[in-house]
This record gives sequence, structure tokens and C-alpha cells, in this order.
Amino acid sequence: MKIALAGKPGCGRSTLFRALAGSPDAETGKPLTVKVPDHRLDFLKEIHNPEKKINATVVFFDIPSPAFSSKNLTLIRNAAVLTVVLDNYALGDTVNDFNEIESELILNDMALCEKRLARLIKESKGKSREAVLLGNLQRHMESGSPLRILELDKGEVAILTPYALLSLKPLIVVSNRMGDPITPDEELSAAVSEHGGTLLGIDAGFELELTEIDESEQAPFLESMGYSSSGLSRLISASYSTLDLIVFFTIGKDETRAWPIRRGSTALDAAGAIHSDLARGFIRAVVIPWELYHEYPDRTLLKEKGELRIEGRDYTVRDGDLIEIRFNV
Ligand SMILES: Nc1nc2c(ncn2[C@@H]2O[C@H](COP(=O)(O)OP(=O)(O)OP(=O)(O)O)[C@@H](O)[C@H]2O)c(=O)[nH]1
Ligand SMILES: [Mg+2]
Repeated sequence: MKIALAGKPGCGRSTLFRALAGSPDAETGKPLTVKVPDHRLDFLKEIHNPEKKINATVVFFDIPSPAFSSKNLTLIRNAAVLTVVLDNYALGDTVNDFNEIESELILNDMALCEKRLARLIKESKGKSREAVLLGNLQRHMESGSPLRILELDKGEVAILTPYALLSLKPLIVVSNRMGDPITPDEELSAAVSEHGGTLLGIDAGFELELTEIDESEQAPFLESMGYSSSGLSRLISASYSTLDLIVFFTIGKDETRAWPIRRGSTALDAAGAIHSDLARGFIRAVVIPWELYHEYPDRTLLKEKGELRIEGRDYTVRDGDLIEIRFNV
């Protein structure tokens, strides 16, 4: 999963990026791959002691200023989530900055829709489903609203996917240093939620200082500042929820692994996420719900008790499921 960090010059993106990297010396000019912290995976590793523990990963991009140059736009379009960082440590006007950035995104999308629509009309496809949809999007954006607040059906999403529209992308807004994370910034909160985004307060400077402290001692520091967990964990969990991702696990002698997947995915989708052969030759899935395994981390015992669930290809995967795919190719 790719997450682009963008914002106005000096908003603190690079400070946040280095904090996410866990090092003040991290190079900001290249993508940063970070393991998704997962206590459930850590638990599985303790129990099974596999050779490898493979966390899910996210890749962060520090989008240099100016954020909306054409080179940067490509980076942002390719990201699954756009994270806008707002300078709230130097008493910047966060609401104003947010609105300015949103307008940039919307104007870009309007230009793209207009160009595409003109082309469709020229090709005598002005009444096609795509053209009608683009016209609707344009009318929606003319009032200054981003596309992400629209409810689109599956067909519409499929039509729009190749466009990689900017204001349709899931949005997380990081108010860099809310000062007091317990008291929300109400005006900004309202603006962000009206635009279908998620607001997080992260003190980038403080998070960067944290990286210099021993990992085991970080939690009390975070708590003393009123943060429930690190900026990294909060940013990742916000990204997972905005993308509606859940995780399933596989355990084996050689590796224990976390697999992110869309909520609502089936056992067959899970098999396909692991390897296309597993989907092609799918026979059944052996599933253990997380809560059960957490309580009785013993597959043999669970089998004896008849607690292993044998599921077919249409089974809907639940967050934390331990899954073993039986297949034949
Ligand atoms: N006190 C404080 N200073 C911060 C914080 N975040 C960033 N700064 C400072 O603000 C300045 C700009 O931060 P950067 O992280 O370089 O900002 P940027 O968005 O990467 O800036 P450009 O890439 O130049 O557009 C630096 O001097 C930082 O030390 C913060 O949370 N608290
Ligand atoms: Mg920078």
C-alpha cells in the first residue's frame, strides 16, 4: 500500500517522514517501506517461532514542494491514500491551507473530466454511461465538493479507476502538532469530515524525538502527551480503515505472515492474494478465528475439539482469521 505525504512548503512532511522511518537521518528523496506493527503477528511468532515473520508493509512517499507539479501528480495518483500534512506547529492557518489543497485537487479533477468529456463528445459518445457520469461529477465539483464524498456504485468505480482522480482518493489529514491532542481542533475537524477525510493530530517533531528513545520506553512518553499510540500506528490504522482493509494470517514452519485484504473478501480472494495457483486449484479453506486461537494457540487441540472450520470458496474472511488453503493444481 502506497501512502503519499503532501502539503504546503515547510508543513513538516519530511520531519514526519523521518519519524515514520524511525531515524532522523532517513533519506526523504526515496520511497520508505515500513512494516505494519501487528501485535497479533507478534503473538503468532512467539508461539510458532518460525524462521521468518512477515509483516504487511506500507510504502511512504515524501512528495516534494510544490506538491502539485506534474511529476508529483503522478506519484500522488499512484498512491492508495493521500495524506495531507498541515502546519499547525508554527500557528499556520490549517483550515485555510486545507481548503487550498482541496481546491487544487478538485480543479485538477475538473480539468481531467472536462478533457475526457470533450473527447467522448467528439467521438459521438456524448450519451455513453461514461460521459453521463463525467457530467455528473463535473456538476458535483463545481460547488467545490471533492469526489470522495459521492456514493458511487461498482460500475462507476470501475469506469473511474483508470482516471486516478485526486479528490476521489481516500484522504487523511495530519494536523502537525495539534499541541494538545486531547482537545480537537473543531473548525478543522468539521472541514475535514465534511470533505470525507480523516483527521489525525500528530506532532511530527515529538515523534522524531521519540525515535531516539528505546522502543520499550516510548509508550509512556506517548501517553504523557495524551497520544494513544505512535503517529506511525495511527496513520497506518487510519489508512487501513479508510481503505476498508482487514488482515488474515498464515502460519507455517518457515514463515508466519500477515496478509492485508479488502473487507468482504472471500476465501478464494484470500487464496489468490497468497498465490494465483492457490486460487486456481482451491479446494477448501481451514479457518481458525483469531479470538479462538488467541485463547487456545494449539492447532492439534482445536482439531480434536472439532473447532477447525472447513470453509468453501465463498466464505467471507474475518479480520484476524488464521487461514490454511487446501488446493490442488
Ligand atoms: N517545533 C516543531 N517544528 C517542526 C515540526 N515539524 C516540522 N518542524 C520544523 O519545521 C521546519 C520544516 O519542516 P520539514 O519537515 O522540513 O517540512 P517539509 O514539509 O518537509 O518542508 P519542505 O520539504 O521544505 O516543503 C523544520 O525546521 C522542522 O524542524 C513540529 O512538529 N514541531
Ligand atoms: Mg521536505
